Amino acid sequence: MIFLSVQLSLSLDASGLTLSGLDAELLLNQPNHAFSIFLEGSTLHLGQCLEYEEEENIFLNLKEIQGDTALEVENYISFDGMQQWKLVHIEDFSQPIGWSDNRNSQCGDVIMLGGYCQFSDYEVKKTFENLPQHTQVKIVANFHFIDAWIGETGYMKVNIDGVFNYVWTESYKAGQAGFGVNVCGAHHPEGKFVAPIDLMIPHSEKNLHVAFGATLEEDPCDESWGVSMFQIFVR
Ligand SMILES: [Ca+2]
Ligand SMILES: [Ca+2]
Repeated sequence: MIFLSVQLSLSLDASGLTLSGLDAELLLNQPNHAFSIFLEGSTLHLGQCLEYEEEENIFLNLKEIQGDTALEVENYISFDGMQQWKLVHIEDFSQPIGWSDNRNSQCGDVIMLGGYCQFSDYEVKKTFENLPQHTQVKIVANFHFIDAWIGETGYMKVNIDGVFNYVWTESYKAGQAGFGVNVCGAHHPEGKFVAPIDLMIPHSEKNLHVAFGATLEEDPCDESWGVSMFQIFVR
């Protein structure tokens, strides 16, 4: 194992971006290791030219980064040996694309795929291709129950080993709401306007197939659902 501790700071002023505190000699004198730290525009690149054996690790101690910069990491970040989640996809559904039905709607400030008068007895799917190499997937999203649900179930399915499996379900009865708040759609109150999905699954395939649906059976202007802020993490 090679241990490199590099302390550097990046500052932005009238003369441009400057790096300081960088022990360049230590870095450049490592034989067979073309280690680089360089600036491109306002982006700081670290270890762009690394050619290390797999079992070797590099530890970078970034003391300070200032200015309008982004730290780009091509692979994963680990803290104390724990590989961290990497956000690889996020959708706010302001302009849905690639779903089997790309209709969207808005309730208050929430923009969602589907929603009032749109999704009822229905399933929408999308395939996310070429995910980075991984062994686990985390899906984070909001599922919205709108109007006159009477105990039906909303669900999410993921394709694992070629088969769509239910990985998340939740049911809702509008009667539970009592003195409810009408947030969205028709006059029925939304007792569970947002059901958060935060789900981890073992998964290593390159492509991820996701489906959302519900066991509703009536008019989407009477009972409906939507999904907002969809995110995929891998590690
Ligand atoms: Ca309503
Ligand atoms: Ca129904």
